[in-house]
Amino acid sequence: MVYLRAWRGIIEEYREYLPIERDMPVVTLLEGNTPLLPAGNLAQRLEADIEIYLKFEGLNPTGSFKDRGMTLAVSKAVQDGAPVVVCASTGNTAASAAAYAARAGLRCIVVIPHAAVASGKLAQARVHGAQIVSIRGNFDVALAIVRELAAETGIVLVNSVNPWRIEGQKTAAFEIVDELGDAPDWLVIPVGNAGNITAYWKGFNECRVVGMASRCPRMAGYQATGAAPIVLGMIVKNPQTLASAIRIGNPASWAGAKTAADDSGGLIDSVSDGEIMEAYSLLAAVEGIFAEPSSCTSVAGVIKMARLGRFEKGQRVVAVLTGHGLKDPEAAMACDAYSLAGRSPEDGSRAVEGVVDADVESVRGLLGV
Ligand code: AN7
Repeated sequence: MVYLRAWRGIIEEYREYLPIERDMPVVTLLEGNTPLLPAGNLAQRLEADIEIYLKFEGLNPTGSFKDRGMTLAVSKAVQDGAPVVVCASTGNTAASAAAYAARAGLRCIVVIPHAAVASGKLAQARVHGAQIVSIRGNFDVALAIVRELAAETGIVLVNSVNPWRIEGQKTAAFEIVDELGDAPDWLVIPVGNAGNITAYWKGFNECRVVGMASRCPRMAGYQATGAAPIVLGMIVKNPQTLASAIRIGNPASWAGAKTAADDSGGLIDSVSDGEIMEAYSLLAAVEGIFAEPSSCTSVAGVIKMARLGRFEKGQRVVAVLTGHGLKDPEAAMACDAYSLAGRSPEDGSRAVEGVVDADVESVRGLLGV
């Protein structure tokens, strides 16, 4: 196969910055190279004199940032001759592991909290033929279980406690620096198990060391209020949030998140489910971007920081949108159609949706045209 100027996936594109051997077999879906979208309408809405960019990781092959880490974790599993990969997941890790394992011809086992994973993610794990075990317990318990399963030889754990996941995910920071020419002033990111903030911080530091960037950004990590162990400074036994991807009460990379925030002069804070869904609708309405609720925690964070006056004039702010909105159609369908359309039923006769008889007059009647 010969392509001219085609993106080769994060391993080939950033090979010199990854501690891998030449002969490692590369399992890739050509992940990475995701858009860094300017969000001028959002900045205008916030009346903030800042440049906002959205790193839309939902446009990775399986619809989330997990693919950057999974290409490396699964490639390493193949190199090591392991026949099985396993993960605990709130959904996206499972979807990504299942896809890369399918491509590599490995058996994939995913352990998930029962009835707590968005339907799109579950569909992905199923379609790629993973073995799916739903436990009567939350993500934190699932992670403890798979850690034990992976003590068995031949079973590789592909959660972000696997250092190859972090190595792969740091490449998102490289892409941001490549496109902006330097690090932004702020990097705002959702925090669940805290692997991703840890990875970005590693990536930015490496950019600075090799001279690709003159500095590191301040790192702002956002948890959901009902699942905010790092903000509270203690494990949350029964985490609750409608942002199901980040319903995590005892993050594995807790220390990594603390280091990123502390060493960068940043912060770890939380936003409520209401604020997350407000950001979700606003992004969809004014920027044309459909990102899953957990992703929008970063945008809710930007909105909160703007309101608190934490940004200085002209600063560059990158918010990471970690997963695609199509992952979680129930979240969209649960939103009120009028508020999504930015109107209320009292605004006039125009309906936003409805079921009518199959003739033009009925359709006209509903639309008011
Ligand atoms: C959309 O899939 O933990 O702080 O098991 O799916 O690196 O954990 C997902 C996490 C943010 C949090 N946004 O990232 C899993 C899982 C989305 C996510 C996070 C997740 P980390």
